[in-house]
Amino acid sequence: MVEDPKRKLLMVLALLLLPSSAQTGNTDRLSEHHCMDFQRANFLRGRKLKVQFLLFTSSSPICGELISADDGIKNCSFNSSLETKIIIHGFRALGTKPSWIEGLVQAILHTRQVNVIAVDWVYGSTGAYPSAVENVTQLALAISQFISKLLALGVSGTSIHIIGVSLGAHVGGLVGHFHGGRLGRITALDPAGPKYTRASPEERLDPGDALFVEAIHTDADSYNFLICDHMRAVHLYISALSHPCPIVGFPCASHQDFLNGHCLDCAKPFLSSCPRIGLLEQAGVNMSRLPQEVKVFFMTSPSAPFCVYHSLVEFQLQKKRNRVTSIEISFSSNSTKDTAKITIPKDQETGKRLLAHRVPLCQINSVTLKYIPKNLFWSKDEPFIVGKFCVAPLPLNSSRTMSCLPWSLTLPSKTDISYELPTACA
Ligand SMILES: *[C@@H]1O[C@H](CO)[C@@H](O)[C@H](O)[C@H]1NC(C)=O
Ligand SMILES: *[C@@H]1O[C@H](CO)[C@@H](O)[C@H](O)[C@H]1NC(C)=O
Ligand SMILES: *[C@@H]1O[C@H](CO)[C@@H](O)[C@H](O)[C@H]1NC(C)=O
Ligand SMILES: *[C@@H]1O[C@H](CO)[C@@H](O)[C@H](O)[C@H]1NC(C)=O
Ligand SMILES: *[C@@H]1O[C@H](CO)[C@@H](O)[C@H](O)[C@H]1NC(C)=O
Ligand SMILES: CC(=O)N[C@H]1CO[C@H](CO)[C@@H](O)[C@@H]1O
Repeated sequence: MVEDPKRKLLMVLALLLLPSSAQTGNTDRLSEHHCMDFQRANFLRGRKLKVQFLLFTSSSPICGELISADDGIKNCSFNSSLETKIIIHGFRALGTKPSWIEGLVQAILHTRQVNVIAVDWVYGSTGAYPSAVENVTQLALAISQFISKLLALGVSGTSIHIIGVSLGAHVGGLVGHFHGGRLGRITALDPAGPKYTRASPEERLDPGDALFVEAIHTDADSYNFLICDHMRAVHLYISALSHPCPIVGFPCASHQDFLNGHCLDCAKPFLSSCPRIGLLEQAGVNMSRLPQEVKVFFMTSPSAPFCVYHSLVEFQLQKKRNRVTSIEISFSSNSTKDTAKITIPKDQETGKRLLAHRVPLCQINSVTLKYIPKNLFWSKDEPFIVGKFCVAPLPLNSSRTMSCLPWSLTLPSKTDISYELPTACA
């Protein structure tokens, strides 16, 4: 594989997902006859790889244009001076068109004028998962040949951006690999796990597959295809393209460290420019030479637009206790209430945690604290605790300080105590 060390990054994003109601599907259906839609396969007859390339443009955002041969590319509305986004879906158990395709195509076309090409491989992607995997190399070759035709028309490799979903993310990785890692960008939306967690870099998506590679994981723990957190990455991405509120990640070694407030800014390694989900160049990371691979984390809200504000909340006990202390913290605004739990370890003074809230900190009217005593079989916990509460919005670096409630708080056990939280909007 040709290595270009200059601009490479594999961003691995993980999310804390709160329980949510089911996703609503896309309702628009292609109805006009001259528009090409995805094929329909089912697992009894979908044993062939019939790849179709459907072009969508701002002048024709709903109606797909089938591009077949070389002449087809020249004689269609493909504009070679614009960027090209190539969308690759994954395993389709029932051989149906992915319900999110239209939403993703339209979200992209709303942000900018580009060529959007949806790769329809429902025939090869159906049936049993292992047989879909067997078709991946051939599919990647077909897409690579298609891209080579685009390059021959004068399209620049850096203007090509592959967006691969699940198994489609690894197809994107292979395509990028076939092009020597010189295509512009690959976005992997919850790259598939089965058969890939132990695959070699040549077989799966890796940081060398494009000049910029980003992966958004929403299902880091389990790879059951029938649960909603897997497809959440797609809905999150569509939402990030359609809503102005930023979904910003923070570099951190682990999800636990992130939740426990150990990673509060993007100074290292991103020179204080936090990466953001969406179409900004290099995910908005403002540095000339990106590190090879960085994991970043963020929290989400249970429903679209998913973006949250992160704040560090901290409670400092007046005196250490010989058992664990738990305090529930809630932020209330006119319309929201968001909660987190601070745990202060035994024999320590301070506990901290990240709290994800749906409105900016300056719109939070009050903070509610509730001390939850740990009553053990042989000894009752203290009836109240005394300490100090502080909060600061992320990113929080050494030059910013936390705001604290200006007195020692007495928290009786199992009782909600609310305080005004006076933080002005900038
Ligand atoms: C190009 O498109 C025009 C109009 O859609 C059509 O009449 C013509 O046959 C096409 N040419 C080729 C080579 O496909
Ligand atoms: C292609 O896109 C460029 C840049 O937006 C535009 O100036 C040009 O008119 C487009 N060409 C066609 C044939 O639409
Ligand atoms: C990126 O950083 C450079 C210097 O580090 C600065 O001059 C420039 O304004 C920044 N650009 C953005 C978009 O933040
Ligand atoms: C919250 O409600 C109060 C009282 O109705 C109102 O004055 C204030 O502007 C509201 N704040 C926000 C952020 O909507
Ligand atoms: C600290 O954070 C602020 C706001 O995010 C930023 O403007 C500033 O450059 C940061 N300072 C350092 C030393 O990183
Ligand atoms: C074109 C191609 O290789 N299609 C294969 C896709 O996978 C199924 C199941 O393994 C095969 O039957 C097809 O031949």
